[in-house]
Amino acid sequence: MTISTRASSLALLGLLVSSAAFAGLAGDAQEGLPIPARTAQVEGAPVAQIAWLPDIVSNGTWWSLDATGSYDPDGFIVNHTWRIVIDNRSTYLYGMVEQFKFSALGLHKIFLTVRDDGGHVDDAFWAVYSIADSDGDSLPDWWEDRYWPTAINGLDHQSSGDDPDGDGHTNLEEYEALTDPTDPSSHPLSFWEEYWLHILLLSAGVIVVVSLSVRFLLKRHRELEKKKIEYAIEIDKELTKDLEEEPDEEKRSGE
Ligand SMILES: [Ca+2]
Ligand SMILES: [Ca+2]
Ligand SMILES: [Ca+2]
Repeated sequence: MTISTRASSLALLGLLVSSAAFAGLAGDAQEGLPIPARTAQVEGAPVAQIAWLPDIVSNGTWWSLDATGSYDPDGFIVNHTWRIVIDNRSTYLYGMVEQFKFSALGLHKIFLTVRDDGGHVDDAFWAVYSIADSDGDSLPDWWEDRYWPTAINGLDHQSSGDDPDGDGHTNLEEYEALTDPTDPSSHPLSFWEEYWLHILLLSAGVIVVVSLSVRFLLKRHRELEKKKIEYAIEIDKELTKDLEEEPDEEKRSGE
């Protein structure tokens, strides 16, 4: 499978996660669970914000549930309540930042409610999809099983920091770039490797534009110089003509 095909697959999975989150929310609404609704902001109300989390996480990895971006415009936040829902089971946490492992597989819906010193509340929502990572090394089982088929559910003695193909990139880097960790010719690309053609074309474009601009300016300069010389010749002719006519006038004035 090519990198672009794999990237497309991941994008599709991300889309499925988003769709599943939406479907899940619709389901909750039907079941009468409280859904944080984004209503018009009440004056003086706080704003709840959840820091970015990936769409897809490994179930063996700890993640930060981070509400430090939340704020209250006219006071301060006195309470953070996290509710993480999977399969209608809820887990509650109360810190501004909480470490959480999405151990259960599947779609996790994350609700954050913040309350300010005036009693106003606001809610934020996020969703992540947890996939199996039996040995908790941030490399999901499907990925480890794919490249080391002798592994059983990802328990293959490979860790995220290993580099079994010796291409200078760890397994975690290869997983994140969706390259082959057993093939040294397949590895994450550096910025130059990835964009050399774009940089080359851009540079060529800049050179062409600068070259055309210089040629235009030089041509314009030459035209101006030519006009100056033509004016000078015309003025010189006029002066010569005037000087040739002056003696006759003097002669007539003498008579
Ligand atoms: Ca693993
Ligand atoms: Ca490697
Ligand atoms: Ca590789």
